[in-house]
Amino acid sequence: MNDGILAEPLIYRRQNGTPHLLINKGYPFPFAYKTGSSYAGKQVSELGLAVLPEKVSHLDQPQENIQMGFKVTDQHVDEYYRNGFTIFRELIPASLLSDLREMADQGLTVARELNGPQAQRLQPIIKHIECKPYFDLLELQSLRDAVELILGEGIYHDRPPNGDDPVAGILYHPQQKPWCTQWHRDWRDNVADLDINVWKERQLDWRIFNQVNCALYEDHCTWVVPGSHLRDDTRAEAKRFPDRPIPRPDFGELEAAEAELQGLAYCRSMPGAVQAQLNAGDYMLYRNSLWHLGNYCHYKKRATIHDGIWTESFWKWFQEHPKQPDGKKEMMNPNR
Ligand SMILES: O=C(O)CCC(=O)C(=O)O
Ligand SMILES: [Fe+2]
Repeated sequence: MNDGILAEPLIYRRQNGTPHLLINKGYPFPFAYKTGSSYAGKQVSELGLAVLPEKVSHLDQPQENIQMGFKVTDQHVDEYYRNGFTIFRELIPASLLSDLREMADQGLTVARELNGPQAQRLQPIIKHIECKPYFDLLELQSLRDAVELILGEGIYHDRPPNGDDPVAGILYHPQQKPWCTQWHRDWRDNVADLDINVWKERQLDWRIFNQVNCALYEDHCTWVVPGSHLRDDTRAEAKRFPDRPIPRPDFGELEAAEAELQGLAYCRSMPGAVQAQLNAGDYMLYRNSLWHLGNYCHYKKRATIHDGIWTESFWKWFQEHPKQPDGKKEMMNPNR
């Protein structure tokens, strides 16, 4: 635990196209490097550190020159490692977006048949609906380029090795009233028999814990604590959620508007929380080791593809995650 100041700030470089972490004790955080400054006797530019591109303003450009569509930049790489998430704006072209929405509508019918009107997801989709538009999404060259630039080679661009994806899903708006997940870091806070000490050792392993929310409609449901993927819980976070399992907001019999406001208050109660704002066609790549949650609103259509990025090591972890040595099934508490 620390006070929100990183004891061991991290910088990274790409080595043979693969992101590579340098544990850089005593380096000012966040990322106080500049081209031309030096680290370990070397010019920073020689280390290949991402340098933020000049900000591009559309304001002074004629309308016809505004670029549509997505292209990855070093800024996405930088954001991903620094904040734990980055958004590929306008990734999905219109015709594919229409096809994905149609697919998602079919999925919503199935989700509600299976789990009732409050269903918030269908997962895995390949088990329940025809998924060609989803596979077309995975084939987008701009997406493949982006994931490879950020995570390096060795990414399974489509499906895990057995070809049967247990994760790819769609997140939906519930039909009758709001619903909200608990604040959590995935695996650590929602897999009861996990050995969280091993999770902690792997927290900075960029080959695992990469997750996706790809919005088919505007989506403001996901909240995150930027930068938390790089560190333990701060004292304030541990104080906010001292116990395991972490409680969701308790809506009980609350009327919908009351529940909605209570859900928002719960989201904001986490120190440093920010709301991720996705628009139609935006693709958010994030570390699921980041503090995050989903706050679901019943009156606003949500259909967001929820997916993982498969690699050999993540497949291995997924098949058999590390169990508590004493075989305990009760969730371990990182604060004790
Ligand atoms: O609904 C969301 O955006 C987040 C969902 C989530 O965190 C999860 O399924 O673990
Ligand atoms: Fe999660």
